[in-house]
Amino acid sequence: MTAAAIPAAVACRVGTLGAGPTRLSARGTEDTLGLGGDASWQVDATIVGSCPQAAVARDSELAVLLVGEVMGDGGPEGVLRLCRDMGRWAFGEVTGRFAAVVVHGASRRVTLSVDHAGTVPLYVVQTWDGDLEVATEAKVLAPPAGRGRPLPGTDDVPGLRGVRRLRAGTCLTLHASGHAEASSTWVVPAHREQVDPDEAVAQVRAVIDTAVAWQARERMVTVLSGGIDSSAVAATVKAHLGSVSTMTMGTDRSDEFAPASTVAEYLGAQHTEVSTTIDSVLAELPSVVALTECADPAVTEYLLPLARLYREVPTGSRVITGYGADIPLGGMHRGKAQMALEELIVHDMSTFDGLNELSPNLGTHLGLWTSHPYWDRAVLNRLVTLAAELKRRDGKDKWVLREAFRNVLPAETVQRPKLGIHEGSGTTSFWSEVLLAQGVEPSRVPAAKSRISGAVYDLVVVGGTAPESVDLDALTSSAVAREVVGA
Ligand code: IOT
Ligand code: MG
Repeated sequence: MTAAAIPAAVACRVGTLGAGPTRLSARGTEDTLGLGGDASWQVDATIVGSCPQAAVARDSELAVLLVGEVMGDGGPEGVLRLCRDMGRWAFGEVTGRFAAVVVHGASRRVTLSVDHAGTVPLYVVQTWDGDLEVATEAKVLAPPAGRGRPLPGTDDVPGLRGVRRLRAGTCLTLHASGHAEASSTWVVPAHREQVDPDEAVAQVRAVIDTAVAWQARERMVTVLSGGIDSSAVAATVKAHLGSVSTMTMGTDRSDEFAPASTVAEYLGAQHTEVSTTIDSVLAELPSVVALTECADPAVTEYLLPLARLYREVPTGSRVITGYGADIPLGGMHRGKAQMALEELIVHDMSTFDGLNELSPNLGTHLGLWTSHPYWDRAVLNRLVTLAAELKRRDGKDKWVLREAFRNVLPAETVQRPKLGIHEGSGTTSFWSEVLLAQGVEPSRVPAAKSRISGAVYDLVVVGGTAPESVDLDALTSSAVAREVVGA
């Protein structure tokens, strides 16, 4: 290519591929939306598969492709207006659950952005010739080794050299000249505030209320464990919609049906219990890794039962969860001292990016849109910055959250100790037993899980194998064999 660093095409691919093709031609399908540019600078976007929340807005100069939802009125049109007024600084004012691609036809630049927490992942490859490809899944960009240039504001994608993931809360502008500049739209707050406890409780209730309110609408299903996080969400949905639908999953090994039905009855919810086998939960592993594009075994364990449950949620629903509350509140760390709690929260808040645990892909391949109000920007800001003594108080974890919902939930729900979904469904213990039964030493079980998740990742993300073609038993046996001999 002669005109070095002038992008010849921007191919945006959004949506979840599900069982469909894992690689796509560079541009020009029936679904292609011409986003802008001219003959020498062609910009296309393709919405692939079922992505319920992708839309385009444009005027004579700009085109915005928005995947997901933004708070406030306007949707993609609102983002377009802001971009017109503020250029790349617009995204500091946009909050929601989204990834966006903005094409400035006349000035030949493309801006990419994701929300504060990167909840809708966005991947990018730019060749040394300037060709640019953007996608909401890394696997569709799988490059020949070394093809992509480094870009600011992005991180490597393990196993896919040249493919870059936009960091959470980042806005990246790529100019036709080859210049690339990144800026932050959000950073994890480092300060803490001493707030009067009653005031903190009221503020937490208010921010959660607002976060649920802008997402609450018809066909909303709250996935409910009967713990404080999802019960508080269910109560808030009920307050806004006047009714609430809840779904709880359990397996032949373990369930949380009793605590969930306590909440459902109290709220007068339309409640569904989903009973399934633990084998079918573990069988989700290739699919979960393919959808999150993350090989972290702990995150995978949390998401396996949710992914299994999502298969039972009616297509077209909006799923709302209590996922993520434990991260800013330190809820996963039972019984730790105050200092350690703060340290653990700082650690968890500095390591979430790239785990993709809130990725919409888990729902979109089934025609569902998911939302996670605890990771709404305002909620997260409020929760993170509260002093640890309000998060763990009077011997209770997540004290401020429990207090905030004390008057709208049963007392036993407000007091119920934390039980993770991976525990309540029996997922962690079952997967461990499968490995122990094959001879893995107890101390090596986490390493074996890691090895298996990594091998699945190599197949379904790096190799592009369809998740349903993965033979998990065979892969487990070979990972175990290596683990047992310490290879
Ligand atoms: P957990 O908090 O138990 O569950 C997350 C959400 O999944 C719940 O709020 C609820 O909406 C849904 N859920 C859980 N169990 C069920 C069930 N049986 N039926 C239906 N829905 C259910 C792990 C965890 O403990 O999940 N997630 C933590 C920690 C994440 C750690 N990540 C990190 N450090 N980066 C969390 O904060 O949610
Ligand atoms: Mg929870």
